Amino acid sequence: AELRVAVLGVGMMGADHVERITGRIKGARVAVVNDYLHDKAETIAAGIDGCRAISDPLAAIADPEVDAVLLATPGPTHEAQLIACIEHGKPVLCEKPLTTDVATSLDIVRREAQSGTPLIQVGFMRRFDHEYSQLKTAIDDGVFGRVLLAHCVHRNPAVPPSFDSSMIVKDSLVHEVDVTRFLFDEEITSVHIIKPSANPSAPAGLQDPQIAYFTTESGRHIDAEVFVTTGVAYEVRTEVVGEKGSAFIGLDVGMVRKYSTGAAVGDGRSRAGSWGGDITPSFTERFGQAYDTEIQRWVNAVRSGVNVDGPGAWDGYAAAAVCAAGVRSLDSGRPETVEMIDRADIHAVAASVSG
Ligand code: ISE
Repeated sequence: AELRVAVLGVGMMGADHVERITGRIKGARVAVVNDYLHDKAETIAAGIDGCRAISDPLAAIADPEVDAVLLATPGPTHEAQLIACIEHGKPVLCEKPLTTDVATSLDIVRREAQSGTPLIQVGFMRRFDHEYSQLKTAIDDGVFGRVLLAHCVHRNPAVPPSFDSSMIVKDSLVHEVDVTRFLFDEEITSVHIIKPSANPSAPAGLQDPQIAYFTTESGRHIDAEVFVTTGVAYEVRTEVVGEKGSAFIGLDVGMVRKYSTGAAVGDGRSRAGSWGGDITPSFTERFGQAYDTEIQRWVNAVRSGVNVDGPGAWDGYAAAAVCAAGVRSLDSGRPETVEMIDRADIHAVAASVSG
């Protein structure tokens, strides 16, 4: 039967998922929508056959006509909503972050382990992007020999006014954290954030850009520039460098145009011509294919009973632990050690807290 999905939170990301499930995803439909702006949810529900708006997110999760949940609500509400999903045994795709701090993320990992069934997938969509997938396959196939370094760039034209310096770590850099763990299959052990002089066009007090250095268990070095107020467009690039070669993704190389600029510039001389192309304006375009693949594979996984096909609660917890070290480094100006439990200890820990 068609999977009946409740989409919680219909802001930019949630509304995009509603459209995706309704228009492009096979085997699922949006049965319930919820938002703290109930009118907005009502309007969306009215446009979809058989869809209801439910104003209480926990009631939406518990609803007997909901098979699975897509959480696109603000991070601070995730904890209670994930606990409800576990209690009702409902598979859930949770947009990042899993929760907003390390302790509650670990608690979710434990509760899921105690429930005995994998239920939670975390929305680290870059793992489903064709270019990142290709890069991962090439690394695993040994094309570059041992990969030693990665250089990342993550630029946004703008961020919401609520963004502060720690959110650049927890909301934006978190993707490079997950990409690192995904590409290299190992944990990040330390984080150092460098603070270059801030963009004069950024809101006062916002430390933007930031440069992050990660060290991994095996000693790899990853650096990432995160710059979220460029005023330009959406740019996400990754280069890996190994003993036998390197690779680069994220150039946005669609059609390259050559064109005459006509108008006189600068010193009054007119330029003969220019070349260029378009850069994606935002993550919904840059990662549109990744989101489609992510949601289709999740729907297939839930329908077949495995529930998760991608990053899980553990990955959400690990990312939270790395970001916490990043936020500490933002304060201290020094490299900070990542503090996290050993993955093998989840079940021991789950057993010890049960009862
Ligand atoms: C946003 O929440 C995302 O997840 C985007 O991928 C990222 O580029 C942006 O910086 C975040 O605010």
